[in-house]
Amino acid sequence: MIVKMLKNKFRGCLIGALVGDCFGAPYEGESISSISRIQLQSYFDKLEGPPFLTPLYQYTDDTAMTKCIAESLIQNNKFNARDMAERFVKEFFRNPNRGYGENVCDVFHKFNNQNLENLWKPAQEQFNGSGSYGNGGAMRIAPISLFGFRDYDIMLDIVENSTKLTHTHPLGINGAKLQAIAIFLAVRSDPEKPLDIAEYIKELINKISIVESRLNRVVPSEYSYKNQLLKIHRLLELGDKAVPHLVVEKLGNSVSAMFSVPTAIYCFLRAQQSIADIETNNPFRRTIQYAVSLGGDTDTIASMAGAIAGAYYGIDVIHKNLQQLAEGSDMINELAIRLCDQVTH
Ligand code: RVK
Ligand code: MG
Ligand code: MG
Repeated sequence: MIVKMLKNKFRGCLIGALVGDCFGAPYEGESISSISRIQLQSYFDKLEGPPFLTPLYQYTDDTAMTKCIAESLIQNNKFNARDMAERFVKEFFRNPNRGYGENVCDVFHKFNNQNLENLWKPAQEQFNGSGSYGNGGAMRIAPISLFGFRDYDIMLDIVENSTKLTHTHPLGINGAKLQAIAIFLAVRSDPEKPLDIAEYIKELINKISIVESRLNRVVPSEYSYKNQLLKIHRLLELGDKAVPHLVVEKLGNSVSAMFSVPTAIYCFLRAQQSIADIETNNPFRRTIQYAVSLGGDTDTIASMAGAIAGAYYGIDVIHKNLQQLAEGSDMINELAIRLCDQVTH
């Protein structure tokens, strides 16, 4: 792939994640029934319309941690657990009010109080030793897919180890892996050709089946990412008949990785075609507007869906206003460029 296209995809991916986070955040925690599709349409129309005076839309923990991962990979040119953990802690204490998950804050406090003595223990102790299955590992994973876009095995290894700094439950780790694989495949797909959705899902299923066959802890069989991907396939076949309530019933919209990562992937795939009640020709906007319309963990689902869509289409698909109105877009753009320079030189 030519470097110019790759750079556009790297920028699209990280800016896509940022934009999803910033514009999903105002709706975080709203139930699907309370979100008006008409209001959401005018919210995005206004954002993309003539400039108006408004403060920047703030990013949340999703972007704060994504930034730490990108900076750590750029600085070390490899995964460095201590450096990454230090960056998470520093970032958290610099601004703890970015809407971090309720329990992950305990990990940061322990890191801080114990001077990062044992890098893996605080996360292992979460939830009485079962570890977190929240989507906090998956939400921040985009820079790792980019850093490892040439080497799948190294990429997955870094995903596992970086996730374990805060999330050790197998569903938390495998959710991060699924999101990383979804981005990995999107970066490597040609945006000039229509996406072969069946092939994309087949590839995701193949890859996650291998990951899930290596589970070293028993989890109930209904908690399988492979099952969730099969549901995505069936929902896509229904087109607009898969109304948002049905999508949330089948795939979820919560802070757990199992019930948010597949939802984000569905949003990206569903938005390849037009969607009822969403008036735009722009498939990136359609992706995040649809993600927000599902309610629940809107910042994270829109951010994860935005990262995949941005990695597929590239930066030019993301409306300039959305980029300009998102806090930190210059900084994130710079990180994407540096990551790309690093992996192409
Ligand atoms: C607020 C029981 C568990 C669990 C387990 C539940 C931000 C808990 C971001 C916990 C993201 C929540 C999100 C989040 C990221 C996880 N047993 N319940 N084993 N594991 N939970 O605290 O980084 O929005 O209810 O580890 O994954 O925008 O409070 O944080 O949406 O999942 O939070 O898990 O959160 P945490 P996180
Ligand atoms: Mg957040
Ligand atoms: Mg969230």
